[in-house]
Amino acid sequence: MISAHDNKAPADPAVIKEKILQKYPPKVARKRAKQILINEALENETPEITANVRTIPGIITMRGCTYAGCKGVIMGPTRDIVNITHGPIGCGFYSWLTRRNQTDASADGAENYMTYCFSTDMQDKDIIFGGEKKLEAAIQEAYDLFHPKGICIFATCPVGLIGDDIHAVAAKMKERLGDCNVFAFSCEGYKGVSQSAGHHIANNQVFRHLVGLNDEQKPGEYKINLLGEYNIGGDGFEIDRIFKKCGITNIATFSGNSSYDQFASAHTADLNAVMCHRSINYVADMLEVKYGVPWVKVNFIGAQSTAKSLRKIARYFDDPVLTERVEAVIAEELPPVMEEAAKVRPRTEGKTAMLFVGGSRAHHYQELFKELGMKTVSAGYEFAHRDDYEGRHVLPGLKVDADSRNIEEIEVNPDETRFNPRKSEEELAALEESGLAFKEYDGMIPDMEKGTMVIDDLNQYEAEKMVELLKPDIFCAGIKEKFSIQKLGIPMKQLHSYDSGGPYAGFKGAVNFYHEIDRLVNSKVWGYLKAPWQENPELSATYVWE
Ligand code: CFM
Repeated sequence: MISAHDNKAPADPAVIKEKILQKYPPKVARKRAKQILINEALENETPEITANVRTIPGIITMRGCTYAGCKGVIMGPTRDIVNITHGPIGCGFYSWLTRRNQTDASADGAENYMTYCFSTDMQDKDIIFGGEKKLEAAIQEAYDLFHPKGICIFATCPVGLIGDDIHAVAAKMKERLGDCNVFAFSCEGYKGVSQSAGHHIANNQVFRHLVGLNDEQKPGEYKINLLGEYNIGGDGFEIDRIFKKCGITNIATFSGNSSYDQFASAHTADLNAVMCHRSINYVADMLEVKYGVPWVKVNFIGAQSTAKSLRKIARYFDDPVLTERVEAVIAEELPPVMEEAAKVRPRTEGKTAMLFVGGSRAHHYQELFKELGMKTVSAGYEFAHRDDYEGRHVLPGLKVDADSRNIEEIEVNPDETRFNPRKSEEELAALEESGLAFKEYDGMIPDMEKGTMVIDDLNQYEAEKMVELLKPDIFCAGIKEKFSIQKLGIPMKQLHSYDSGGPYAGFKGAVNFYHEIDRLVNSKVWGYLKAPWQENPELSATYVWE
């Protein structure tokens, strides 16, 4: 029987690792061993982890599918594109706003289709006789009803299996409609090993069909794109509030609170600030190659990280006016947040957390826990790649396996008329020299303490075992883990949808998070929880028909 604080957790991570692997057949244990890493401070070197590989069949993974990464994650938060799922109704329904990505459609005439769930509702007969006609009719119907600027089509597993040519249908409808940009995504759920493949498929198509369509220069100074921020629980609103106060112009967020036109204008920005490296780093690379816009990594999770990221952006533009404004905003907003942290800290100091989230939050949120004096004893990504764990220096040596080869890499060249390097080679070198790293991300592992455990693609069994052995004060993951963890008597915070909370980004978000974690880790209720079979192991029942 497990309860939160009944005995001391075994401290030796090697013992814990062994205990977890014990239960597996030898072949499975050998595979999983490479994805469970004990963080050792190797000299000048980050230990290596296996990531972005197939989940072993039979294991209950925390991952989602490729369709989820494409339709739900990347395209889902864009309000004025009609997103049609070509498939059985369940895929459309379960990817419909469950991520709590918010949007602001308050402007006059702003279109918002996010409240609708569009699907071709495939039936048995469509699987047998083909679904292209039905898809064509769905596009026409959506167009007649809404006249949107764009319609996107998403393939689900059966579409790939029966071979519907969604791209041909999209091209035909684009031509027929004339004033509506219709394009499709071959993001069948099985296409990659996780939702990460879906991000890539989505971003490739957005880059190919949408980015660069609007050359008009938007008003404003210090123009950036915020890449890899999805406005979960209103995070993007808080970041935009801070940008506005600093005088930084956000041309496009990929893709929280975004609109069709933001994507179309993204090439007019002068800097790309990359928040979630996993889901979008290749867009940053493509924007640099095609249009000459450099990129830096930022993180607006954590008050100190927020200040640091603002300073990075100011350093890039290298203009005293901006630097002064950024410093003034930090001076005004950071101290009250730190005061709040100091108030909460006596109740959170020394407590432990485990974080298992998709591809960047397991790293970013460690900053907020640090501000509360809490230690992350174990963390991992569902689907991130080795560069997100170990840093981008591993990229040249990454082996491309059959699953990755399945995902298209689009070839990008400098745009003939619009390629315009925003900084000269010398300017970039001087900025690098002064400590501003371009195209750089060091990953999660170097930020974690020695002896902590980093686990890739954690599964249901391992999650429960880790909780049993390490007894953290809080466990952070998603809805699939929520109730099994709570039943073990441990407070559980969803870091995908934020349960019903948020924002947690920026300065105001940090304060929300401190209070939420304080409430969770200091609530006694979880320790009192006992499942009926724990209290009384014998359940009896009678048959109703007896
Ligand atoms: Fe990036 Fe995300 Fe994440 Fe992600 Fe996601 Fe998400 Fe996530 Mo859920 S884009 S990798 S595919 S930060 S939906 S907003 S919370 S798993 S850690």
